[in-house]
Amino acid sequence: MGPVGVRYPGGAPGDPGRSSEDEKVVSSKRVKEILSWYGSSNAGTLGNLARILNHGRLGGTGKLVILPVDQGFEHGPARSFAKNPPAYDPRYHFELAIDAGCNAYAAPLGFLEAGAAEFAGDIPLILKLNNSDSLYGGTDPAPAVTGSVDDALRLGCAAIGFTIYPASAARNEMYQQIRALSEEAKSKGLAVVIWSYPRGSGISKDGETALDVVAYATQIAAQLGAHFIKVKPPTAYIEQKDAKKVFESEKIPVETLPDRVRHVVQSAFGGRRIVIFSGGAAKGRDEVLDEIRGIAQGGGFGSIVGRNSFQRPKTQAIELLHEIMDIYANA
Ligand code: FBP
Repeated sequence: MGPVGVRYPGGAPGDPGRSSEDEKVVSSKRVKEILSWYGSSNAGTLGNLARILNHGRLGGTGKLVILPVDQGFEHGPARSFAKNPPAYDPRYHFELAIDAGCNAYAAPLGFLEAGAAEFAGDIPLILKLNNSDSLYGGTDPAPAVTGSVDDALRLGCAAIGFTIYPASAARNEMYQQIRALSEEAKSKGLAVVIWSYPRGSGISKDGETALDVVAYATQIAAQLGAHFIKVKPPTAYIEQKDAKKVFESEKIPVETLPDRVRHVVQSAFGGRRIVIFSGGAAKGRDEVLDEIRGIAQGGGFGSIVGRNSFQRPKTQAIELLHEIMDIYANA
């Protein structure tokens, strides 16, 4: 039974009053509209996009909450899992994503291989195909390709995931890698998710989340052919001089988070690509929910929430994820 006052198409998932007819008719309308934006995709890819969009507590709403757990690789095990030790076990994350009713679960090869058979068919999976660790340092990230499209198929995934770092000296290599992986994934009927995180010697630290830069990173991911684009919530700072002039002359609103999210979503082909926002480092419930409200008001399609979910004890994580989902369901 869904929480009181929360609007889901045809009733909340699990609600005895929600008929399969409700789910079929009401949910598919929005999902079909979204699928129509990806007209050049083959039936396999469209089916996998639909699998993600129709799964979980937000299934059919056109909104998404995804659990990403690549932080063990990106940040190291203690920084990622020591706060909540059951999270060292890869099976924990499958269960968390399933129990919370997420749309999908994304992870690198090792984590997915450790649970894909046990949880086969229980939740759409996204195989993260490149990763970088924090051991080498340096200002220009250059991730390694750590899995293949065939790995994704073997593990029953609905999509591949890939991070690009626009503003890194190595960005062109990443663009070329995802071009080839995306071509192969699409030809084999998978969807493509791009994490677009501006970072590197081309921009300042504040520039990583500057509105103009995040919007630009969103556009690059869309131009690279992503079905889902994942970016960080933007600040009001504008990094690039030439962009600043346009923001001022065209009076593009930057003041509030909803304004900024609106600009980012518009930068994804006028809102015809699915843009979701990352949760960031662990923070308090109110701060998380305030940010989600801003994203939802600005027309964001959802969130990908890693540390703010798996670093909390499981019941608290599920509670918070449900609160997040309720905000999106009512937006
Ligand atoms: P979080 O919700 O934990 O921020 O996860 C989202 C994510 O994109 C992860 O997939 C990735 O490991 C992490 O952010 C990268 O964080 P950072 O950019 O701070 O290294």
